Amino acid sequence: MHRRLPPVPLAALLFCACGGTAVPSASDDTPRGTPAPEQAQRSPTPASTRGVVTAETFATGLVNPWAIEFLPDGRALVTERPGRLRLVSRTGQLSAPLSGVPAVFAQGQGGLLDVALDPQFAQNQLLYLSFAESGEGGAGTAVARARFTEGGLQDVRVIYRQQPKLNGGGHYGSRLVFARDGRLFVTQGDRMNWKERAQDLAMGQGKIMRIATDGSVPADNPFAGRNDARAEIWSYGHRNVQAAALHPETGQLWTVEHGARGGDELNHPERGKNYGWPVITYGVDYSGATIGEGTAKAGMEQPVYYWDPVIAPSGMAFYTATAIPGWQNSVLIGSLSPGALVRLELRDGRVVREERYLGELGERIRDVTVGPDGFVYVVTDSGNGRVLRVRPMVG
Ligand SMILES: [Ca+2]
Repeated sequence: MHRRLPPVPLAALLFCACGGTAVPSASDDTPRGTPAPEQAQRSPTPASTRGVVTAETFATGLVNPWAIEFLPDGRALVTERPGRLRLVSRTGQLSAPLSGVPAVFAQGQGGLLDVALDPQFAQNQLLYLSFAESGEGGAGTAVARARFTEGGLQDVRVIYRQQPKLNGGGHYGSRLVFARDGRLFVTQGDRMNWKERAQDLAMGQGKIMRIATDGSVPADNPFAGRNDARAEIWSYGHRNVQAAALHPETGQLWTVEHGARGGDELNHPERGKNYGWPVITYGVDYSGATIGEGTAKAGMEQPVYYWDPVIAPSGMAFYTATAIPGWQNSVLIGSLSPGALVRLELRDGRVVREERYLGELGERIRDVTVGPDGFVYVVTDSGNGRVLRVRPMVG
C-alpha cells in the first residue's frame, strides 16, 4: 500500500523535479477537508529552453501567415492575413494565391484567418476558411465553406456570420476545430471595444459557436430554441480565442484565449458554460485599472491555467507523434509575445509542466501544427513570414 506523501513536500518536489518547470497545483497544499480555493493554476513563466529543438526555414515569403493545415497528400495550405490562401509543396515552394477566396476585411487583426479541412476531405475536398467580413455595421468573424481544386476554390459559400457586425479591427478569434461528431467549433472574440457583449447571449461577440458544416444550427446546442439567445452559442464569456484544438483522448475542445494584461487563459469550454469575461479575469487593463469584479464568481468557470505575464497565444496542437522525443501527448501553443513555442503537459485535466522553446528566434509564432513527418510546423507573423519546421536538435 502506498503511503500518501504530505501535500506541501509533494508540491515542492514536483516544482523542483527534472530541470524543467513543473507547475505547482493550487490545490496541493490545501489541507484535506478544506474546499479548494477558487484559484486557477498560474504559469511559472519558464525561460525559453535551448538545445532541445531547432527550427529550420521550410517556406518563406509569406505576408502575415495566420494558419497552416496539411493536406492528406503532404502539401500544406497556408493563409495570409491580407486575404491570400497558398499551397506549400512538400519541399516548401509556395504556389500562387488560390482563386475563390472570399473578400476579407484586412484591417487591424482582421483578414483571412484560419483554414480547416473537412473530416471527410479525402472524399469531398471541402475546406473551411474563417475571416473578417465587412458588412452593415462594420465587420465580423465569418466562415466560408469551399471545395478545393488544383485550379482554386469552387462552390464557395459563407456558412456563418457573427452577428451583429461592429466597427473596429480587433478580436475576431477565430479558430476552426471539428469535434468528433462532425460539428464545427468557431472561436471568436469580443471585438475589443465591446467586451460587455461577451456576457450577452443575444450578441455574437465573445462566444464559441457550434455549427453544422452546412451552416445550420444543431438542435442540441445549449441555447437552441430560446428567444433571448443566439442558437449557435456553445460557450460564452470569452475575450479573444485564437488557439484551439481537440483533445485526442477525451475529444474535448481545449482553447487558449488572449486576456488583458496578465489574463491569458487555458480552458476546455463546455456546453453552455460561462467563462467569465469581462466579469472575472486574472488580468488587468493595460492602464493598470482593474476589470470586472475579481477572479472568481458563482456560475462562472475558472480557467484550467493562466499566464501572468501573458504569452499572447495563437495556434494550438496536441502532439501525438513520436518524432520529437518526450513530447508525446503535449499541448503545443504559439506565443506571439514574448514569442515562443509553449509546451504543456497535462495530467487528469491539469497542467503539470510548462516549457518554452524558440524564444531565441524573436519571432511571433502565429500557428502550430504537426506535419506528416511527425515534426512540428509553425508560421511566423510578420511581413516576411515563414513556415518553420521544428525538429529535435542533433549532435
Ligand atoms: Ca475566463
